Amino acid sequence: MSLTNRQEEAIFRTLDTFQIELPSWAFANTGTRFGKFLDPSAASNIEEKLADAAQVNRFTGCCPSVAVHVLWDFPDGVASAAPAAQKARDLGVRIGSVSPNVFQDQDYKYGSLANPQAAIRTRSLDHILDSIEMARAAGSRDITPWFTDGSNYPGTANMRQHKRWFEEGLRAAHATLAPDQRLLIEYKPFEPTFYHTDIADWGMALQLAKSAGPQAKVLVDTGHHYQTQNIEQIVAWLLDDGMLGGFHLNDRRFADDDLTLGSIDPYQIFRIFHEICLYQFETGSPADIAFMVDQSHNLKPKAEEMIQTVMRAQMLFAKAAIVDHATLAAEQSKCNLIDAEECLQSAFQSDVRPVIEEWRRSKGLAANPLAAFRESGYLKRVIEERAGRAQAVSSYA
Ligand code: PSV
Ligand code: MN
Repeated sequence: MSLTNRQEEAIFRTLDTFQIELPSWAFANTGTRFGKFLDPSAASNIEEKLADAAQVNRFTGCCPSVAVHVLWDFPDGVASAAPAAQKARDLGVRIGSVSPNVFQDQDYKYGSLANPQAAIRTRSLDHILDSIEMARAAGSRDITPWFTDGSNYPGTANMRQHKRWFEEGLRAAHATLAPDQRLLIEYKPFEPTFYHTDIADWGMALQLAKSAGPQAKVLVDTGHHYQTQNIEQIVAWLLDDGMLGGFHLNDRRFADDDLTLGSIDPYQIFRIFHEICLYQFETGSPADIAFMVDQSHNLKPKAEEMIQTVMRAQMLFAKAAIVDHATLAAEQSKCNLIDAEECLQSAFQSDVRPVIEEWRRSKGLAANPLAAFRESGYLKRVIEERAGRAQAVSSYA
């Protein structure tokens, strides 16, 4: 069944404002704990990552910002931020969210903000404060810390004490935010800790965000939930409380698998997007949410994968945008369960791709960004440029 004019207009309006942030780390070589397969096109520094991200933006037209990880992308700390921001601007993109890294250094073996040693708690806080300054220097709004603190064995940590240390640390970080900056608190149930994780779920993240201050919100990484968890309900609750700061989008099958968005359960992502579109319909105002991708692929070609992800995100968001909210509400109020469900399903099952292609053409973009990217020859060029370096790396890896 073809779409109505109203649905087509809804898709155009939605795509005009739907922007997706790309993670710098998606363009670098990555792997599993069992090893790393090198990709000859992989970026090895922030300049190359920005250049690759700029290509994704060039062909999709909806990825104007790039999330960075301080340790991996700003090796000289605060001094790295302004030059990276300039480089991004030169390429037609900008630096997006800034992720502190308080989990990789040996000092963090027993935690960061909740480390039993006061000196390491201070070091972690200092790093987060530096990250806030880097974000300011790079002109970016969101600071997105993710913490690995927790414990592997019962009896080895005082969970209440850890909670209080987190409250203290996040309050101190919040106190240094500029008025337009936000602190987005991410949660994850396990890994790398396997008995208890300090910020294990959305309830803990929400409580910590509320105690930190008004510019702290919750970050929902779609891969950071137990199997079968109803993520859209979490999203609905956070939206209703004005506490949803953003997403790290990806898909998962077993745990935090970092799989391509919608590759395993596209209906789940659609249902999440539906909650956002419904909220916007009911409140009449756009939700201030950062849509960030958090995926890194060790097998797929990186830039192509990001284009695939972005196209998938647009498709699922467009489907959510054409749900007939008035009919849905009417069927729900009459307890017409079958008709209410069919109303949602019919949007999910609609083929929105021709309208998205039309939208792309109207913006001067290629109807198929993946095909256009492939035809551009960019990949071949960077493979040649980066080939020598990849071989050098593999010879000692
Ligand atoms: C951790 O699994 C995570 O989701 C955090 O957001 C990190 O910043 C990101 O992945 C990259 O390791
Ligand atoms: Mn994440």
